[in-house]
Amino acid sequence: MKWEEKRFLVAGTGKSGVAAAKLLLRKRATVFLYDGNESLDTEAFFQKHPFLRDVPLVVGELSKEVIQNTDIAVLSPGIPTDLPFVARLRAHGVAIWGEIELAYAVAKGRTLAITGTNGKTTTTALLGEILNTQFSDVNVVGNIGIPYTEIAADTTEDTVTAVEVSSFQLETIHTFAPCVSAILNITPDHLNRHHTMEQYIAAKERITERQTKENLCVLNYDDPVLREFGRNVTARVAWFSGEGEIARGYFLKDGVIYRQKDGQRTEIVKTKELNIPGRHNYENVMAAVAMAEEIGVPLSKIREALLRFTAVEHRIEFVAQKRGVRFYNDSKATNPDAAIRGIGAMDAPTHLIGGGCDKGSSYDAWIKAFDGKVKELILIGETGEAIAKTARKLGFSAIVMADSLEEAVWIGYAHAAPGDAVLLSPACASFGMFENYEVRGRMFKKIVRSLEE
Ligand code: UMA
Repeated sequence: MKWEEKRFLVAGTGKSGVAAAKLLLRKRATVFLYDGNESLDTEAFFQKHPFLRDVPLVVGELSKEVIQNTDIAVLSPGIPTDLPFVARLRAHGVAIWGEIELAYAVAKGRTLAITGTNGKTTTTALLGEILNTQFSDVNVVGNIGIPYTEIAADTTEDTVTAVEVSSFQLETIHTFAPCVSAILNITPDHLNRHHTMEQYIAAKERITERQTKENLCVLNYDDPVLREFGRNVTARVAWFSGEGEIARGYFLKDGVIYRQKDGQRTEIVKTKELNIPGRHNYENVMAAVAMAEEIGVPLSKIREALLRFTAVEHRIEFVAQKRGVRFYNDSKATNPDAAIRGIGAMDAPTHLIGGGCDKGSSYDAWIKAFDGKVKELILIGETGEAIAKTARKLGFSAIVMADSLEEAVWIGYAHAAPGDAVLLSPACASFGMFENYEVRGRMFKKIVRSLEE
């Protein structure tokens, strides 16, 4: 592509928009920025991004003139593709790209891409850790928080890039063809954006759209949607299963992850050797291993990374073991859905610390997911009373109220027997008590580490 001859409209001035515009400037293309937020402080924006100071920034309504002067629009992932301004662009023959498509058009080297409803950040981070044992130029980007466009221009033929791709990002790809892809699972999510489950599934499945027989697609054998989908993908398929033995692929059985290939079974790792708990994490491990093996990382190096890898910070992150009690930080669980996954990952009687700021959530499903695993619920914050009420209504009464996070940890530790777990998985945001969930998680870790053995 002759970049310098093309006129781009970059929509969205968040992380993705900024990185996309910078990349386009480096390619000497003509760039316009656009943001639908009429009250955007443009002065503050340019102060923060001086590199973009000569780029025209349009906010609010998009004029006909700008549309007529655009060849390609690059949408940030948070922008729904069915907005009226996108329809107007399309009607004028403007190509609609996503930020991932733009990055891919520029990037060199090998791209491995991961999507799925849950677990994609952990899997991408783990894959990055594994790739780093074998390759010297590895990037870990995408929905994980670093836009793919931020690094695309610095890649070479030797670069290996692991990209976490959301369904939003997959809506606007065209030529994106990862040499290895993975779809971890598909359960209802983001339906306000995709409208129907069918459209959400279709967006996720697009990750394989441009893959060829030379490429690999890693799929979850236990997911009925994906099992069916696997029959129709052009790429070769590698299966993984957390439910038990499968004839060909990766599976979990009796606490061991195996690879079965050509009738031969190889042990990859024992789950007790890993620092990330829960079946869903073992599934993430299997997906990452399948992807890494495909591009030639030897098992010995994969194992090295697996044994070292600790959870993404604040996501069911193992903190410490004291007197036989294991402490986990799941501060990132700022809503009941995420907190359900936190409990799901525990394999010991659990003293659960929950509560925080009120976002008007319903806690019923969360409490129903306690499933005999939660020994006691220790509540903090303004939602404490409401959660306690819901819990009692559902027949769960082992509840203790605490005045602070510190007190909650002390209570959990005092009541826990060796072999128990203490889990911070609040199901609520942190506002009011902490600046954000990261501050809350770090505070939790500090308190835990200061506990006497
Ligand atoms: N905007 C509009 N019109 C709209 C919507 C947004 O103009 O209709 C503008 C906003 O005013 C703002 C900008 O778009 O200026 C924000 O763009 P964005 O929402 O795409 O956010 P970015 O900062 O670019 O971050 C995005 C991803 N955000 C979303 O998908 C919502 C980040 O994922 C990602 O880490 C980042 O790109 C880097 O690739 C976040 C996320 O919540 C973590 N992802 C969802 C998830 O994981 O569930 C999919």
